[in-house]
Amino acid sequence: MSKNTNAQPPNKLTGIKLKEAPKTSAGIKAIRSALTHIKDEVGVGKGIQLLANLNQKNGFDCPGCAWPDPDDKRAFLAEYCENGAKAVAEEATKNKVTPLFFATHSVKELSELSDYEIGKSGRITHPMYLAEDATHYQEISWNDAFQMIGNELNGLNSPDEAIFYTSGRTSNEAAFLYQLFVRQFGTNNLPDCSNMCHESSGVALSETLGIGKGSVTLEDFNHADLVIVIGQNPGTNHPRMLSALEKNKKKGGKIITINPLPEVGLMNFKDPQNPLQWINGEDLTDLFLQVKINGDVALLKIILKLMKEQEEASPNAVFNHQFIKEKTSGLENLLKDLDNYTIDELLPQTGLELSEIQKATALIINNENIIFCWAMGLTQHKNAVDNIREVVNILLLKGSIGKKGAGTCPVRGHSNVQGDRTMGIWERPKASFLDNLENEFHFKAPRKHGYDVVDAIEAMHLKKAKVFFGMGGNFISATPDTEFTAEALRNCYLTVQVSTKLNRSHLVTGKKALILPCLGRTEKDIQVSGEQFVSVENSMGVVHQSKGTLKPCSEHLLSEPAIVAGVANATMNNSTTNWTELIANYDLIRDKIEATIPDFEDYNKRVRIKGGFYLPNNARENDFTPTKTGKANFSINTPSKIKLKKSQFMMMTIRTHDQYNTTIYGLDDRYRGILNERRVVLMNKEDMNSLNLEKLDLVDLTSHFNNEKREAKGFLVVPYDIPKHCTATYFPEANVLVPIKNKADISNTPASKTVIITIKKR
Ligand SMILES: Nc1nc2c(c(=O)[nH]1)N[C@H]1C(S)=C(S)[C@@H](COP(=O)(O)OP(=O)(O)OC[C@H]3O[C@@H](n4cnc5c(=O)[nH]c(N)nc54)[C@H](O)[C@@H]3O)O[C@H]1N2
Ligand SMILES: Nc1nc2c(c(=O)[nH]1)N[C@H]1C(S)=C(S)[C@@H](COP(=O)(O)OP(=O)(O)OC[C@H]3O[C@@H](n4cnc5c(=O)[nH]c(N)nc54)[C@H](O)[C@@H]3O)O[C@H]1N2
Ligand SMILES: [Mo]
Repeated sequence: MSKNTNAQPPNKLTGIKLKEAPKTSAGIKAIRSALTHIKDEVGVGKGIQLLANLNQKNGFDCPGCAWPDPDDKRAFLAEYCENGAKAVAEEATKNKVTPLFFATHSVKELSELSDYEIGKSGRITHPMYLAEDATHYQEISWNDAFQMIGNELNGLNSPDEAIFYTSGRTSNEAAFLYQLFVRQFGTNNLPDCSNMCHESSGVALSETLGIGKGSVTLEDFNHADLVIVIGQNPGTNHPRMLSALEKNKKKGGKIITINPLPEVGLMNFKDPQNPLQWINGEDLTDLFLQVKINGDVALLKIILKLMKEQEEASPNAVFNHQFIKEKTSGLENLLKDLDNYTIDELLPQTGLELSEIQKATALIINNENIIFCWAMGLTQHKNAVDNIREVVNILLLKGSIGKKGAGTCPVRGHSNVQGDRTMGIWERPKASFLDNLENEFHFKAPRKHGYDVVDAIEAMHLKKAKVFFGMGGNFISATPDTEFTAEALRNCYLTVQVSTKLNRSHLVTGKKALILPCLGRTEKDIQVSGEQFVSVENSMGVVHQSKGTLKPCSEHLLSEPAIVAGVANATMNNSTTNWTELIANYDLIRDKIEATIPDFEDYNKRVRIKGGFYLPNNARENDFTPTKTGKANFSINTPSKIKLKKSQFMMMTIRTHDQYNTTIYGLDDRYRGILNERRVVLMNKEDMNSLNLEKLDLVDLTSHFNNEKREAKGFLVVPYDIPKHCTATYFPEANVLVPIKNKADISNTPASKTVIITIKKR
């Protein structure tokens, strides 16, 4: 009976402590923090074993992020970062959520806990079932669970009434089987976390460069003259990227950071793996542009205008005409469109001095090999696709792509989110991909495009979709508009979560609910033919193997591929695929991947090469023929049209240093000096004065969209170095304020970094 459970974490305060934000990131404190988490969650002996295998060529892939591993030698015990160590500690925890745990705690009671407390309950050990009107989950056999899913799916009026979500940790093998099952069942309703993440990058890059992925490799960072990090906080979210930036700097490269916040990791960094080389006092960032939230198109447009001016003043000094002529299309239109804007009208949107932008432009003009790195600061806005296309415009003018030390680097989040897409987890599959599936598996694949995340929520809300199946992730806490999404999920007949750890999506459910506990990355996967490994693709298109080494936390777990096979067998009795045979030996799944997905020739052989293999990448090869024009496309983009009313503020929802998306490791945001509290709103001091607010005043936040209002109560005001009229809160606490219809054009990504709010003192 999840009707009256809490979809949001409680608004209780936990006892804030503020500290001066540290001057450097990583260093000895990061090592201490990582080891404390490992010791508390896992124990010392098992902890050392874990770290020794993390990101080694014969170990398991870090579930933390998708940053690549070095191609050459990897130091023993060294290819991890503080937050990677926390991610594995979280999975390998000693704490267990057993049937007894569920018998003693009702669903309602669990939903009243904070997300931190829910997560700390531990790993789920048995399949569990929440019956209609029941207050507690009870144990269920795997077989009965599969039958129940099969019955519900077969009882639907149409396969399109079911939704199959994927988070980004799922291996290539599991993802491939999952999408195959879903398409044989008859729908393309395969929304995934990408829809909320780098979808805007995929859309913008496919259109302009003919590939939805980034073009650079890790090695390119050793050859770049200039790296621009825009809308990304690598110190927390991709800490190993800082080592690449540091190396680049040592070789004479320059770094520009564009961010509303002076994020500590980027400003200065001490590589925890190289304590002897800590350089005191040297900043990573050479030029910091503290842009206003969503001021990026305006900023990049000013840079483009300044480049154009300079090119006109001294022809051939700025543009790479040979590249432009041979490889691109649309320059004329771009140059013409730039005349529609004046620097004076664009500048206020950026919040910057023109002289700072001129310095950045000079660095761009005077350097040949440029890499742009970005993440959610660009992708989660209404004009997110414009943001990324504008980045591409700059690279194309310089011819800074498709060569050593230059190109695009959208830094992916989840460790296999890129691989999942390659395997066909997509609501809008290409016809050629479906043709291949049909030929290999002899069935008629559905051609109608399916729901993405936002469409899926709306369909459930309208009762057009009635079964929700989540392959990993935490849908209720990751999605926008928490209360709306909760109503949507509660409308379902059945919600199913394949999970490692307890989370809020187990507590906000359809009429009936199932939890199917699966093996994690760190654990041994033994099938009929013996021990298996899986494969994943990192942010730079390297496909490599990952093999767990720990004993599974419970003997009742199944692997994700085995769960898909179980559901498929229970749902389809005339399937042309032998699911049981495929999961007996994952080599057979990889053979099927090879048979249907381009560029996986000799998959089983090549995936066994230590370090894996690179997938081809046309943009990397300086080939843009896959675009509609057959060339790399310049594009026309528009700055933000949002006009804040007096008393309104722009709010971005960001991650703390102590969380992995909706998994809360701890309550500190150490690099921002905010300790033991997550319900905070970061504000500029002048804005606080204008509202008569003092440090740590308690406020309520209201978001405003199309005359709709949404409220989140009880946040503490923290004065912070953030541009005027900009504020920041943490996700998922603030998701309730993100309207479901507030989303990016074309990519449909929730605009969770442009939320318009007002702030009221209690
Ligand atoms: N430890 C840890 N690692 C993670 C994750 C995690 O939660 N914890 N999550 C993983 C996932 S799925 C992802 S997608 C990535 C996320 O990695 P990030 O994108 O780095 O994560 P966010 O916290 O969303 O940070 C967004 C950054 O963009 C800035 N920003 C916000 N709005 C704007 C804007 O309008 N313009 C500019 N220029 N900057 C802006 C913010 O100040 C912040 O520094 O990390 C992955 N790795
Ligand atoms: N407001 C706001 N909302 C956001 C964002 C934001 O910046 N602001 N960021 C968005 C982004 S970038 C993303 S990627 C999404 C993330 O959305 P999700 O991917 O849905 O969320 P996670 O918190 O990563 O999922 C955590 C859960 O995954 C399960 N899990 C962990 N490992 C495994 C595994 O190996 N297998 C299986 N089956 N389950 C596992 C655990 O049960 C855990 O509780 O959130 C988005 N939501
Ligand atoms: Mo993400």
